[in-house]
Amino acid sequence: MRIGLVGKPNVGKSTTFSALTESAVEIANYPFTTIDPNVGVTFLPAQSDCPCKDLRSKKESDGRLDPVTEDDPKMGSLCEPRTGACVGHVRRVPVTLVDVAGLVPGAHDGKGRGNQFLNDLAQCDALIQVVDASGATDLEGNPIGPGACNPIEEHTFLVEELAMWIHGILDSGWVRGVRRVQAEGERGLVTYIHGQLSGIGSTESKVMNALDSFKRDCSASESNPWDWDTTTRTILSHHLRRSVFPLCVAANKADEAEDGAWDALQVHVESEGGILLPTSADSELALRRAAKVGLIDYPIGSTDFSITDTGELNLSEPQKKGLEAIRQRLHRLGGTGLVPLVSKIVRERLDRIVAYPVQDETHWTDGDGRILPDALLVERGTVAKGLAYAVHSDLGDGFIRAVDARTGRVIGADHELADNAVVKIVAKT
Ligand SMILES: Nc1nc2c(ncn2[C@@H]2O[C@H](COP(=O)(O)OP(=O)(O)OP(=O)(O)O)[C@@H](O)[C@H]2O)c(=O)[nH]1
Ligand SMILES: [Mg+2]
Repeated sequence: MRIGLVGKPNVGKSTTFSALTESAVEIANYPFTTIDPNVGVTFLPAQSDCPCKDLRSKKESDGRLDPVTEDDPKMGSLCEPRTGACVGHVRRVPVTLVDVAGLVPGAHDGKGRGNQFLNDLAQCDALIQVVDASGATDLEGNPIGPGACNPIEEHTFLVEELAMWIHGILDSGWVRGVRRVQAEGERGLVTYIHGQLSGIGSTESKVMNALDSFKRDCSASESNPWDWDTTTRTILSHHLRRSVFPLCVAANKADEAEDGAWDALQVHVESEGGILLPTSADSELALRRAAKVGLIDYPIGSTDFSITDTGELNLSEPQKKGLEAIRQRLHRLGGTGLVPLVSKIVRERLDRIVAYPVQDETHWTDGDGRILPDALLVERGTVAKGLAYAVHSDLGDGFIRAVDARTGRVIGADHELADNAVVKIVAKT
């Protein structure tokens, strides 16, 4: 699971990245602070309780485990995640984030940093466009004060640049390429386009979806593909962009934006099936940093925080005032918006569920006795064999059968997994 952060320069992409991955990267109030991409992992709270909750109640009712005590730092969680954590049965599942350089109008013609760096976004399942909802930076990211730009303008040009990027990839050798596959008709066209775009993460089904909507939208699509002119191919590129890179929006710097600044963009984004939430990345960053050193208690994704005893002792008055100002922002905006946005994208836009592969179906452990070591985000509709491939291609290739560890029943390769499934895979080695 991989999500890319895109947008014009100086909007808060790296701040968003740094807050969510809790890693230090360069952040500054001028354009093109980021040049090389930053790649890191964020951990999202899973929607359903971790299966370790069921394991605990089973063990407790069998008399094999004492009830949880008040001072348990894991608040009852029994699992031992290889990555992430689980406290109070709230399991945190990993999502990779990619933060790239800013994109400016004309990037496909080489303006700014150009658009070659977009290749760093290849294989992303979705993109988040970070926009400056406060409107105080122009399209090149120069801070020139309120009214410099509006979020709709910022969104429209970015969508255009992404489509032009795809257009650029498709364009080389188009006529020769589509003529070569003409005997195979529609099927050949899908295979050809997928072949061109597989490097940036297309799949045949995504290409087919894009071609379907393109045909409904564009009458020129009825002519032979080698006769499609640049305008027609640009329209096709827009449909491919929508299908390969669904776009959602973080209306960032919402703390400095006027009420309603993102309303029109929200209507537009939602009409395209996307999600927009107002965010305040620098508030999230400040809170995560304070939480990391124990000054505040700020559970991931929550809409408020409290100052700890350490914080009461160590924070200066100005620092406390600063935190109070952030609290007011949180109340006004309903939180910083970052974790809810990524969670919503993963759950609603990408329709992912969480599956827990184990080696021992009785104890729900791996070979080393580690309880529920992995939590994988997989597409709803994933079958047992698909999960095997998600763990490792060898496990998929050698798949024999699986066991639903919750019921102990054997399940076949085509058995569709439910959210929160605990599954043992049996494979030839
Ligand atoms: N008020 C406010 N400022 C923010 C917010 N998020 C980021 N900033 C500020 O915006 C400026 C740019 O932040 P970056 O994270 O470097 O932006 P970027 O989009 O990565 O910029 P480039 O790498 O240059 O494309 C910095 O001064 C941040 O402190 C926010 O939510 N609110
Ligand atoms: Mg940056």
